[in-house]
Amino acid sequence: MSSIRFLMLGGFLGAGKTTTISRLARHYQSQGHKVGIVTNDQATDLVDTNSLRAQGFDVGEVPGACFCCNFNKLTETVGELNESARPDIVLAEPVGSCTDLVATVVRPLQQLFSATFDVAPYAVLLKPSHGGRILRGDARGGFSPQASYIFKKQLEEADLIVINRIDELPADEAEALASLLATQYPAAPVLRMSARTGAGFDALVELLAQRGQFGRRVMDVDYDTYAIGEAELGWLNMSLSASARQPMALDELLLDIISRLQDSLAAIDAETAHLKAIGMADGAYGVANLVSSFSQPELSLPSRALVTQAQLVVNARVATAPETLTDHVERAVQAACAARGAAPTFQQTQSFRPGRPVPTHRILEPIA
Ligand SMILES: Nc1nc2c(ncn2[C@@H]2O[C@H](COP(=O)(O)OP(=O)(O)O)[C@@H](O)[C@H]2O)c(=O)[nH]1
Ligand SMILES: [Mg+2]
Repeated sequence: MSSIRFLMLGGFLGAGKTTTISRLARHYQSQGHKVGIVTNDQATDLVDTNSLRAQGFDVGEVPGACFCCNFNKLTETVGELNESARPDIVLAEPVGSCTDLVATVVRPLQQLFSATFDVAPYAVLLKPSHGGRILRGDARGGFSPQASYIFKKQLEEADLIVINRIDELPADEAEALASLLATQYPAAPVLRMSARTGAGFDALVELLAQRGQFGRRVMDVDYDTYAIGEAELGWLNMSLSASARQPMALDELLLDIISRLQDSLAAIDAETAHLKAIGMADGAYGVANLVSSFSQPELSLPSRALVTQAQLVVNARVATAPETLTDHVERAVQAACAARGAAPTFQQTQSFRPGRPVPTHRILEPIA
């Protein structure tokens, strides 16, 4: 049996990993490949899993801990992907607050599963909204020094760094980011791309197709700092249904939830890493996002549906206490529903701070 090409795409929360994975999956399918996707989160009810499945992809989910700490579940989940039509390419999206993935995922796959997996270069997407501030060392980077540490460590271990969202970056800002990266991470090639428009995408595909010695960047990671940085974020995954007497525009409901949350979180000065909400009804689905406190909420996938009943999943990663986050999300959902004569029924809410990462494997020795 030929091996599975394993392609993991890293990067901070809201960098554009899911959008890029969706584009890559469509691309590889159009080339005749069978593609499987593995998503990952600290909890269940993931917007990304729902959105990628709604787009028709074969998606397995590793919930409950990051790939590095739940490594066996990662390989198991790949095994369970569409058993009748085994994928020849697996695209994996790790948790956006995770780092040290070369030592804890890439190398263990290379060394312990070399017969099953052929591991592609590890690309990390750079999120310009937080990236510029963090790489310049701005006093108000949006996050604590420990969260900025994770952001930088993610770039340090990359075989390839991709500046995403160039469609909305003025050329001089893209240039400034590229030169900061060249100075701080001189060994990694830097690509510029828009996962939204597809600009630069062909170059990404070409680099990802490379074979050779990848995943070789061994780095020191201070797990105390890493744990504090991760725990700075309140994490919330919520599922609910919303029903209305009169048809309501699903997209407006999603955007309204995200906008209300942006306002109320700004009022308590809590930095957003990523807010996302998916609404699903009768085969239609829409997704709304906010990727930083100083960005605009946006409808990334419009449903254009008028509905009286919808299933919603909300994910929020924000630098505040989990209880505060739950309170803000519940209030935003309630107010956005009430504004259109709808009523929410809350199903499951999980909110917490991620625990200290304890990887299953951590391989630091150079590969023979
Ligand atoms: N303008 C623009 N938006 C993007 C691009 N890539 C992703 N986004 C948006 O950024 C938000 C977060 O993207 P997502 O793929 O969910 O990020 P992830 O958290 O890294 O998986 C969504 O609203 C996307 O539509 C891009 O290249 N350009
Ligand atoms: Mg994602």
